[in-house]
Amino acid sequence: MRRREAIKALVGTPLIAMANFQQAKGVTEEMVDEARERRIKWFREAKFGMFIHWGLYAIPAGIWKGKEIPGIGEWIMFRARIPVKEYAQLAKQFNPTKFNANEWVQLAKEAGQRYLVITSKHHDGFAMYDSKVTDYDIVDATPFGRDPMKELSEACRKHGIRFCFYYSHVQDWHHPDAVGNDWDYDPSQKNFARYWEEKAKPQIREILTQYGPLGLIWYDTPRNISYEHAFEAVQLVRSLQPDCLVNGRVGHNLGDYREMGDNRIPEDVVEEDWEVPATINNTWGYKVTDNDWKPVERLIFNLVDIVSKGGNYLLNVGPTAEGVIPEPSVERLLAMGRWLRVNGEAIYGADRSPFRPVNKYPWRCTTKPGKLFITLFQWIDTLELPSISQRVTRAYLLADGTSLKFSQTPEKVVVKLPSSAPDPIASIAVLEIE
Ligand code: FHN
Repeated sequence: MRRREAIKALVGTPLIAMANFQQAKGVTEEMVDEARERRIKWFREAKFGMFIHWGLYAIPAGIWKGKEIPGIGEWIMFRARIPVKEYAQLAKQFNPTKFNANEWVQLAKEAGQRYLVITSKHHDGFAMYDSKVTDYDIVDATPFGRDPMKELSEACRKHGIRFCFYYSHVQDWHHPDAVGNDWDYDPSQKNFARYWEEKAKPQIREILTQYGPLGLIWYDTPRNISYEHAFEAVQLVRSLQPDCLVNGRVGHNLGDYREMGDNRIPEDVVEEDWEVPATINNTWGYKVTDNDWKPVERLIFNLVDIVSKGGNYLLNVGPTAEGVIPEPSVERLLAMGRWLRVNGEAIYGADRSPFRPVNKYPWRCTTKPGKLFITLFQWIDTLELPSISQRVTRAYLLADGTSLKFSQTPEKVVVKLPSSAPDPIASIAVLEIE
């Protein structure tokens, strides 16, 4: 087995947990594929997740010493070059008394989201869970003194949502040896391996062992991580939770699926497993001045668009320092949930559009065996689809089952639609095919 195959085998299989490539001999491609297929099944079905960026940065919420700091809220420490000692003082004020794990998870549930990914530690280095590796964590350093991750993991279990952790494995602006902070620490004196051994690895171990089964670990900004470190980040997951996925930003293409750029939806179908992390406004962490909320029409379009291209939509909320998810986010998520309760069959577990390039058409198509779901964002009298090789046997509206007249020729399928749309935002015509 060549080195690359051996590595793929190691990374893909939950049957072994070894860091020595030599030992990977004897692990076949079939074993790798089988293990990965098993692991990724829920993710392919889920399609829609809730991302939560929550940390000390929610206190300044984009304002430092009376001045608005440009950029995304969770980057305030970096953008304002706030010294570690000063930033760490924020912990003493962090007391999110309105935090209620059940309410957050209930919201995700009502929104139709099937997994929840939350920042266990973002680039600022502050652990939002009870870490024994450092006192720089929510239980030891804040008046709040509770572990919200424990509460969220339990609420997720109760409501049937997959609980997942974000962990910033490379950037840590608090640690002298990690990547990112060049205002407190001299980059030429940094020893990344020391940070890796004394903070990153033990913390990754903690999040994998203290909160029950996780759906996935979401690593971020791999920067120039070495192959060996990225490999170890995967192996830790494999050895402690073999069924847990690893996202693409672990580095060196070692993840289980591809992570697109922030808010970057590809132009056409992508044949791999993939996800788009996305914001409802522009920031991830709460920022009081960011009121640029995307309309719900856009969010529903994005969801259908992404699913028609084969991906998952991981949509972010940035709760306040009090522990409240901003109302504009709540309203939009609830509206998406109402839409999904009627139209979810076209989303969950649905596959890619056969009509390509996808962006050529004003509508979007998602598929299931024997069915094509055509989502229309603008209502029209007659829907014309390009040639379909299978015979169409029936057409109807997903919302209420109304039958639709249609005709099929080798060149096209024409479907007659009723005079008014069942949904003001997006309505779905279903075509059954042989
Ligand atoms: O730098 C982070 C950013 O703060 C945020 O966490 C996003 C989410 O995808 N990831 C990084 C930038 O891509």
